[in-house]
Amino acid sequence: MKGKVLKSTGSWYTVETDDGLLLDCRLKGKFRLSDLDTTNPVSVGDDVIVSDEEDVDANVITEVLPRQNYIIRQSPKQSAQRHIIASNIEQALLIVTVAKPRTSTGFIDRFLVTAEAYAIPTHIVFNKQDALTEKELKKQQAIAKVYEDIGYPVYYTSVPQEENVKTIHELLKGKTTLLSGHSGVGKSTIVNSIYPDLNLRTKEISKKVKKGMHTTTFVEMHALPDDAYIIDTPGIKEFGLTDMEAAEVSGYFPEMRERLDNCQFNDCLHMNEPGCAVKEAVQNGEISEERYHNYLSIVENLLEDEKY
Ligand SMILES: Nc1nc2c(ncn2[C@@H]2O[C@H](COP(=O)(O)OP(=O)(O)OP(=O)(O)O)[C@@H](O)[C@H]2O)c(=O)[nH]1
Ligand SMILES: [Mg+2]
Ligand SMILES: [Zn+2]
Repeated sequence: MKGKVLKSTGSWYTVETDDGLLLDCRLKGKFRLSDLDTTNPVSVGDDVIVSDEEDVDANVITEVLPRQNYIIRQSPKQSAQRHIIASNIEQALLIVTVAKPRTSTGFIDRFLVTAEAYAIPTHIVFNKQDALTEKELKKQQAIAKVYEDIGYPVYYTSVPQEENVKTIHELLKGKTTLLSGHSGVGKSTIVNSIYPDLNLRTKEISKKVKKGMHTTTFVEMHALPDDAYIIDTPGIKEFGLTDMEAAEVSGYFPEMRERLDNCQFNDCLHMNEPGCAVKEAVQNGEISEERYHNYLSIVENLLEDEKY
């Protein structure tokens, strides 16, 4: 039987079969770990083969079909090991809010770099339009323009005012979508308003810290009407940029990628090298200074890691 892993607790997996059955499965005893050094051999989103012959109580996952892609991050505790967050993602919806809570462009750019590295097209959704002051709206406009100019689709939503919620619904139909963004930006609220039966847990924002409490505790894929699958990730602080080398990063900034051929050195890191087309474009105002600054911060972090 073929199916898709919707949920994993580490020892049990919930698999939706192609016939629409939900099965609780275990892993085959001597399940062959892939070459990847990961803490989890099977992840949410995996297409798997399930067998029910050997055991009457439990269905067993015997095989993971090749992954189209996967998102991975460093396990916080064992830093050498990595954890596959989800696989077979067709698109990402990055939900951001300029206030309550504030999403930094540093966070956005790290997410986008990771998504580019995995070739996952990303839509950026600016939520909580109803809750923003004039000043915050202006700030949002400036931020959104940067991303629109380099080709990312941008949307403005408000759940209480039902602004553009239908547009987001259209985006989700028939696709497997990774929903990401800081805790409290409204990921669960948006999905709940589109698919009320799903009842993802939401929580009131704590008045003291003005930040959403962390209410989603594990990664789970929701099989929704109209063939939509959604992975509502916890408010991941930062995606790990595992496996990325400093020299690759500019290839994941679309506005830099198109200029790389014009740098004097083909291993240019666009830091202090002469004849750098990227730096020139920053100076001309063709590349956002803030994006460039975030680029440098990502590269400097990676160079720091490469020393060890
Ligand atoms: N004013 C306003 N509040 C919203 C909007 N969307 C969500 N909220 C509120 O923001 C708070 C957090 O929303 P959640 O949906 O729980 O946030 P989340 O992104 O799922 O957070 P985690 O599950 O912790 O990652 C809740 O109190 C929502 O009611 C919106 O468009 N406008
Ligand atoms: Mg949530
Ligand atoms: Zn350069």
